[in-house]
Amino acid sequence: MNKGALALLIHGGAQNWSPERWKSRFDDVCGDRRVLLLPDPAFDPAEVHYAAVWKPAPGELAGFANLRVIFNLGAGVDALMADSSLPEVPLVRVAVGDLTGRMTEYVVLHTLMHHRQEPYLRASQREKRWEPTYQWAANAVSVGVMGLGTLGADAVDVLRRIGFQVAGWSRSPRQIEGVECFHGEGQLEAFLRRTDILVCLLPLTPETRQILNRGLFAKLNRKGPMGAPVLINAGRGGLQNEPDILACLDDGTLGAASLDVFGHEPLPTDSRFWTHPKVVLTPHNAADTDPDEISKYVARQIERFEAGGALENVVDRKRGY
Ligand code: NDP
Ligand code: OXD
Repeated sequence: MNKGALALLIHGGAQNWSPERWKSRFDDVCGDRRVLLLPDPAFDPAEVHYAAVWKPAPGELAGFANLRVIFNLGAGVDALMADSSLPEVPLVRVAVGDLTGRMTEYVVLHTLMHHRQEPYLRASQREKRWEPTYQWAANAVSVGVMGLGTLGADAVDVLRRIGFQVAGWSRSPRQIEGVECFHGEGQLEAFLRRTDILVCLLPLTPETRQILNRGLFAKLNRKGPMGAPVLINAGRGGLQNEPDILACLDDGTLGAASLDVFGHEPLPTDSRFWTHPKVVLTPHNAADTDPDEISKYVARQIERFEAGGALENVVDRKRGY
C-alpha cells in the first residue's frame, strides 16, 4: 500500500531555509514516502496525509481532504492560529534541542552584551578612548524571562549558572531550581519590579499581543546597576508595541533593547529601529534552526503516529500555543 504523501508548503525561507533545501532533507529522511514541494501542478490533494509548513497562506491547508497531521516547521504557531480555515487535525510544533540551544545562545549573548556594557566598549574602541567604567558582578543583575516553556526553561537555567539573579513568568505555576517563578496576571507586577533585564520568549496569542508596552516597561526595576532596564525580545514582533519601545528608549524608561522580531518583517528600511543608538537588531535569526534536525523530528513523529504512538508537542488550540 502506498504511504500517504507529505506536502511541503514553505514561504519566506532564505538560504538555509529555502524550500528546495527542505525538500532534499525530507527526501532523505522519508524513505519511500512521496514528498511534494508545493506548488506542484501535477499532484492529487487527496494523496496528502501530512503537511509540513512554514507561514502557509490562510486557506492553503483547507483543500486536503485526507490530511491527518500538520507539522509547523518552527516553534511559534501564531501564523497558523490566524487561519480560520485551518483543518481540525493535530498541529505539531517544533521543540528540538538544536533550536533550544540556539535560542539560549542568543539570550545569553544579548544579556551579557548589555550586562558587560559592550555597546559602550565598542564605541570607545571606535573612538580610541581608554576609559573603562565600573563593571558590576552578574549577581548584581536581575534577569526576568517571560515564558518558561521549552525555550525559557533552558535559558533561565544557563543564565542562573552564569550567576545572574533569575526569575521567570508563565501562565501556570512552574518550579525551576534556583529560579524565582511567577505566574499569571496577578504576579506580573511583582516579577517586573525585580527585573533589570527583561527577556521575552512568549508565544503570540490574543492574551500576549502588545504585552510589551509602556505600562509594562514603567514597572521594571530602575534601581539596578545598569541605571535603566533593558528589553530583549526574541518571541514575536506582535508581542511588542513598537512606538512605545522607541518612545521609552528616547525618554530613558528603557536603557537599551535587543530585538530579533518585528511587527513587519523584513523590517522596512525607513524604520527608526535600524539606526536607533540604543537598539541592537537582528533579522529574526535568534534560533535559525537546522532543517536536518527538524526534518528528522517530523519523520520520526510520522513513523510513531502510523505505528499507533502519540504525537509530541501538539498545540493546544484553545490556548493558542
Ligand atoms: P512554549 O509553548 O514551550 O512556552 C511558552 C511559554 O509562554 C510557557 O511557559 C507559557 O506558560 C508561557 N505563556 C503563554 N501564554 C502566556 C500568558 N498569557 N501569560 C504568561 N505566560 C504565558 O514555547 P517555546 O518556549 O517553544 O517558544 C516560545 C516562542 O518563542 C514561540 O512561540 C515563538 O514565537 C518564539 N520563537 C522565536 C524564534 C526566533 O528565532 N526569534 C525561534 C523559536 C521560537 P505555561 O508554562 O503556563 O504554559
Ligand atoms: C520559530 C521561529 O517560531 O523561528 O521557530 O520564529
